Amino acid sequence: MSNVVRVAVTGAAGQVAYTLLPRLASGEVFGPNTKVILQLLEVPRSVFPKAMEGLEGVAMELEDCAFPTLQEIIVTDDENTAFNGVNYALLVGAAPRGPGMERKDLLMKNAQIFQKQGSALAAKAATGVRILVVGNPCNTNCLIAYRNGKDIPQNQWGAMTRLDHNRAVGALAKKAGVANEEVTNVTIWGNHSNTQYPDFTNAKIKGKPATEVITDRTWLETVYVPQCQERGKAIINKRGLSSAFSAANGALDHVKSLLKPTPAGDWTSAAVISNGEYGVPKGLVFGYPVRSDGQGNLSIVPGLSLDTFGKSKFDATLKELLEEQDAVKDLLPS
Ligand code: NAX
Repeated sequence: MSNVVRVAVTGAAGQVAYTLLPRLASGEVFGPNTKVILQLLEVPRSVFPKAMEGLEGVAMELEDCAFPTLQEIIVTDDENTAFNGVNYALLVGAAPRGPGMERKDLLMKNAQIFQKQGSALAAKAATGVRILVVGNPCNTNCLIAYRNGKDIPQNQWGAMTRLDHNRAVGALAKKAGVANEEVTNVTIWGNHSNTQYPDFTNAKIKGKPATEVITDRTWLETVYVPQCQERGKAIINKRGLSSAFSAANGALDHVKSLLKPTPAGDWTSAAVISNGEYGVPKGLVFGYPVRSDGQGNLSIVPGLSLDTFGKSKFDATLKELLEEQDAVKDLLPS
């Protein structure tokens, strides 16, 4: 065993991290010949005593798994320690919406967290670090972290739309009565929020346009799209808690995609920093169809077209992201 990979996970005492961490440690993502060092960040005891307490319990459970691939667990409330030398940073922790909190307050509260984490990543992470922001509002949190951590090249940052992508694939497969793997070329455009556009018009089922397999356009527009957009809320309504293992699974799928080339002819979804593709203003963190070269680099799939319905959804999610950007503009260094 010669390879060692350092992985930071923030919000490490939370429910997403609880299913993310054992899978990261187990060899599932980095393989049986790579040792994993987990660098786990939580809020200080002075802010919320139960968080570090909980994280220590999680670390004990990780020890008790005796994974051959887990080399070390670092538990900390300090960003600089958590991000020191890391090859991957999964930013899961975020401030939740408190009672009576306006959207703008939530954006600002998180902006402060991600401002600090962006700077710490730029100062401490390994040169080729790959960063995935999961904590919500993840697109704008990623924007803040990137703008405050600009020493890290822009193609090394991303925010998670992979859970939305997997939800969108699963719903088409269920409707068409096919296996999940027979659904390809799905895209989540825009924000990880209920304005996202799960694009069925470019999707394929068994290699054919999804709209030729599922011919009920009314269902696609009025049931499928809102169902994908509101899936997170539907799960909270049923479970009383937000998506956890499916979210962890999405984050792991994102990292696995970085490590493996995307199959020919297909793509996946991730929110990445725009260079103006599809008319999105440069610098915005926008959900796109992406392909991976298997070396940690995602590139945006060019040349897809959207019909009138798709364009209106695309414009709505773009508008929301521009509003989010505007709400935090004072914390965005040029
Ligand atoms: P939890 O509330 O269970 O855990 C969050 C943890 O983050 C807490 O333990 C908290 O103490 C910690 N935390 C807060 N601020 C921190 C900071 N500055 N540094 C380090 N840790 C910090 O939430 P959980 O269900 O685990 O969800 C985590 C985040 O993922 C939330 O923001 C949630 O909204 C977001 N999600 C994003 C998804 C996506 O697709 N992008 C889907 C799932 C999930 O809802």
